[in-house]
Amino acid sequence: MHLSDITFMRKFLFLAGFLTSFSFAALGQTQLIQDGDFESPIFSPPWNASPGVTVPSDTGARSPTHYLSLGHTVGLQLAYQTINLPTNTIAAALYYYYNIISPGASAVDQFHAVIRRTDGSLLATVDSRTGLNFDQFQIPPVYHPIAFDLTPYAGQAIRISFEALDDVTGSGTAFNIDDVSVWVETTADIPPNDYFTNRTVITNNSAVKFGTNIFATKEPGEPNHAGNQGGKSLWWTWTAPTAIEHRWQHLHYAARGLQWLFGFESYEVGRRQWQR
Ligand SMILES: [Ca+2]
Ligand SMILES: [Ca+2]
Repeated sequence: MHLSDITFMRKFLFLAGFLTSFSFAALGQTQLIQDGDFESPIFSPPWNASPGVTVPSDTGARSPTHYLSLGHTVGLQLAYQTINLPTNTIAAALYYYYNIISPGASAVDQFHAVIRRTDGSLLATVDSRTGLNFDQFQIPPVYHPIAFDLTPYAGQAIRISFEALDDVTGSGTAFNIDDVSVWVETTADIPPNDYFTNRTVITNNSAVKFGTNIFATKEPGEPNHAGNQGGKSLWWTWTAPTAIEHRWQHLHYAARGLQWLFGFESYEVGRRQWQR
């Protein structure tokens, strides 16, 4: 962008932000689950499993070759991993994929993904299925994604537990799980230039700056930008050292469905001016 048409403004504030609300799909700083793809090692720790739980290596995996398989035989089978969510957690989310093979489409064969305290008591049910929710057998198998908000459990040690209960009258339903992950963001991940008063200073004629605004905020009293509400602004400030033409380029990576808003605002001329 040419700035020659606004060279009367010596000082600029740079602002960039996503326009839409936060998406968990964009979440990602710290991974808390170990061996979430069940490739190796498998049990005790990080996973704790009851007898009969298997980790096959065949075409039933989502990726790359192994997966967790519950059910098959009559009785309760479970596998869980204990994680500690930091006290300064801003947001945390559980993700996993499931696939169900039920020869008899048995409604009596049950599966639950649950969150438990370390003493085994129930905190929340993430998802419940039966053999009626079976998938057609095919290669590669059909896996379904599940996402669950773990933010309310900040500061706690919790179990991520997958539990199957195949009934004696069922048909040996297999509940398969793969690619389990827990992503957490903490206060340490908040961009330092989230607030206007903490904007990052850019010096000289040339500079390259990087930043992520996944957990940036719109601060109290922050106006709309170019008529748009915005929501996740970051701030830089730069004073043109010379009265020559300057150029600004920006690259961004955004999750699908998000819009990007970028522009300049001058505060030296006593009024806001916006360009996209
Ligand atoms: Ca796997
Ligand atoms: Ca902000």
